[in-house]
Amino acid sequence: MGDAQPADAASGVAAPVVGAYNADAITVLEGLEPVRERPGMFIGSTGPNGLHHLVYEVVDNAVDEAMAGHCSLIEVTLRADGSCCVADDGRGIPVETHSQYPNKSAAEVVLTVLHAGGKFGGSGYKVSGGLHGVGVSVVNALSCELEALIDRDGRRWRIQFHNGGELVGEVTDIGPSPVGRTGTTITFRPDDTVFEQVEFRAQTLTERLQMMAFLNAGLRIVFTDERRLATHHTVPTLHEFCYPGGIRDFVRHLNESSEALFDEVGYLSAAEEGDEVEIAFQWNNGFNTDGLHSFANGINTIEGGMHAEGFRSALTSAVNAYARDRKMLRPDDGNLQGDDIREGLTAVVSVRLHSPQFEGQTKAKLGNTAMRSLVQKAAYSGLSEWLEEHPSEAKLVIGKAVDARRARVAAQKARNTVRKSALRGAGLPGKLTDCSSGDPSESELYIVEGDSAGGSAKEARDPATMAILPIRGKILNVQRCRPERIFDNNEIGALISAIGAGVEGATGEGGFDIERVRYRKVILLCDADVDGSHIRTLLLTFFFHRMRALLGHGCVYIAQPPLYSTKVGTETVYLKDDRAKTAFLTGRPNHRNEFQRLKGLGEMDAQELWDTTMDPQQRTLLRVTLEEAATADLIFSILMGDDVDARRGFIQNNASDVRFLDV
Ligand code: 0RA
Repeated sequence: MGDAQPADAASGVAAPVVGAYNADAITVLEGLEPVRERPGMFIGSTGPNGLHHLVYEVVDNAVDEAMAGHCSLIEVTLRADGSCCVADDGRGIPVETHSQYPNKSAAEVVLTVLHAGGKFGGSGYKVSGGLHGVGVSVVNALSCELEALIDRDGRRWRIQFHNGGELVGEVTDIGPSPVGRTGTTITFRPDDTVFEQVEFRAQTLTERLQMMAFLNAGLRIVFTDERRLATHHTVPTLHEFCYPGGIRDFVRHLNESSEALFDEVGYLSAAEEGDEVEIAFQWNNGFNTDGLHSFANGINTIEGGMHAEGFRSALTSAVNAYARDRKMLRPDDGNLQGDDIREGLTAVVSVRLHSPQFEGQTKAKLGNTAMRSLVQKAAYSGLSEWLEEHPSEAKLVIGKAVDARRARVAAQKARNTVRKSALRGAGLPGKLTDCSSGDPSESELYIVEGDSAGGSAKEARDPATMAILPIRGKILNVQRCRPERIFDNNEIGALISAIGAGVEGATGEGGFDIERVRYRKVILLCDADVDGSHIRTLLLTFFFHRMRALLGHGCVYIAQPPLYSTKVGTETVYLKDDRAKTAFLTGRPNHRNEFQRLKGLGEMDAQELWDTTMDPQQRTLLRVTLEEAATADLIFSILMGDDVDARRGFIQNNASDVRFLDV
């Protein structure tokens, strides 16, 4: 929560610190002061996203070494003391005196001067702009302790900092390196006076590191979580990622739980004036039209951008040209549309360029126009060649696109006559219990899982400001069906008309208009169990695809019904989760009463539901960020696909670990 993004610029000038520090410390603090003053400017936020950016920043530096051909192994370890250690086998940060700073070692400069990393004339594609590539000095500035061990030319060097970049020990030769070893090992502990919480989430890091391994073919990334070692006496969890096939393996992985239309993953690559593009693709028999994942310098551009545009336009023209040429379309047929062709497509487009421009709401959209033509050209010739050389695959792809078009045209006709009035909000859905206020800014829509919980919520609510929409059973999985089916689904239809602002992707509609929403808070109230988390994820996936601006404006929240209750005397105490339970038991050695694990919202009466979950004075709401919804969606598509068993397995394995993303 509170992942606010400061919008204004850092002053860049820090007040001099006098008194307690020596001259060196003063310069250092002046250099990093802007980071401590406005962490959000450098890492996006001081919430969980910002915290994890610290790890990404150090790993990005190691990946830069890998891309320059000097590093093949990166080890990331979460230690029991709360620190994170990132070790690489690159060249090691230089330790000699820096030419522009005669009194400082290069290592000290890299770790204390903003953006110093790039000043070494280092090669390759440094990630800049966006939230990454700010430099390891930013990590130093936001850590209460940081140590770098550097193996270079047979010697091991150490440099240490504390209190956000204050030098503790200048770079020192501490003895010989292990034979043949070069590299950098950075261990840092995030500053708990900066971050709202300093606990890393293993799942978040695992996904991210796996993605980086996919995007850097052959790079080995090992992730170890030692944190439970001390308390639980368990073996540390360890993940190792290494993909010789790079993004080809990525696509195969994305399609793992679906049925692929053909075995081989298509691949093409091109380079021009130092800019590079790589594309891997494969169709599955699903109906998803947004299986295109784009990356720029290893950053997931979830909002797409020029590279994605270039690919989409090339795909549409290459497939149409091929289909016409082979008489697979009738002369009087119109062209296949992009959406028809992309149905069931899983593709990864990865570009590397020198000065990426990141734009858009979450700085996750590539703005460099040169990328559109580079990708367009490369993809058009690469795809045309692939089609020529794979006639049987081409036939399957075009057959599927023709089917998709037929379905689209039929659905359009039906929808134009039947659904239009419903979608335009001709009436509110019968299931909705609306609030009396007509002012969206004070109105809240509770989407409640199940009719019985819906009944309690209806009774409990503040009728002036709280509307209740019960959702029954599993709502449709919007990624797994044709778009037109989404709008035929009752639950989804009710949701769309209750919110009242339209929806993206419905023909004859003007799209989703945030100005028309009837509630500024849309609150998901689901059980704390596997089914509840599934429904929540499906809803988030729906919002991500069809009402993205609702997430972008921070209008989507997750209510937190308690997981446990216990008696203290005659009073019932509700506890949100295991952490709250542990906190409750601390200092209560003689609490003998049992803990009830609450199974469902339905088990609470209206008063209990109000007290624990709905009362604005007492409730905790988690606001869902666009990034989180995108991640939910990505994980969803990656790990779920069409395979019901895989889905179930994943839900069960992860249900305890996760909050929003616990698909
Ligand atoms: C500056 C210059 C060079 C490498 C690095 C920094 C470097 C930074 C980090 C951070 C984590 N791992 C790292 N590895 C390297 C170039 C070194 C050279 O030219 O020898």
